[in-house]
Amino acid sequence: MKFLVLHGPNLNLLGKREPAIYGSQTLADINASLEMLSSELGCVLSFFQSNSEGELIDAIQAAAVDCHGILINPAAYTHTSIAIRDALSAVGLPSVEVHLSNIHSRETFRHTSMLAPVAIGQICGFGRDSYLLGLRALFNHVKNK
Ligand code: CA2
Repeated sequence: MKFLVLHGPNLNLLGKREPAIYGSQTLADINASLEMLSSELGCVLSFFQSNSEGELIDAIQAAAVDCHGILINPAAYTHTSIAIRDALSAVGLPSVEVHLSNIHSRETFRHTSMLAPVAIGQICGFGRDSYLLGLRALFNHVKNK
């Protein structure tokens, strides 16, 4: 089983800026934790981060070729991107939306997700664990299908 892990804009700054909100772990740390979990579960991951909406959409479309699901932190595109939502919907792969912070306890504009209605679920507020919980949920969903 193979899953695409997608990180949206500015997540390349993790651990380098605003640690009070997003913690001190870097994106490489999060990816390493996901790699460890994937070995335990027995699945393969590929990782992609982009600050560009179009590149994220291209990666979602490419995942249709050989992936069984998508774990995505769309970052700020969560709240704006109908294009990413359409791409997830079009490829038809199961996706789990994750966020480091609890988007529902932050500014009102973060309370809405364009993507959540086409994802199988959303996990937020647990820092790195949001990703790990999301991968477990995605893996179990695909395995039990
Ligand atoms: O909590 C999350 O994971 C978010 O997806 C993070 C996004 C934010 O726009 C969403 O509302 C919630 C922001 C990612 C920016 O990451 C940074 C990391 C370090 C320093 C500055 C930004």
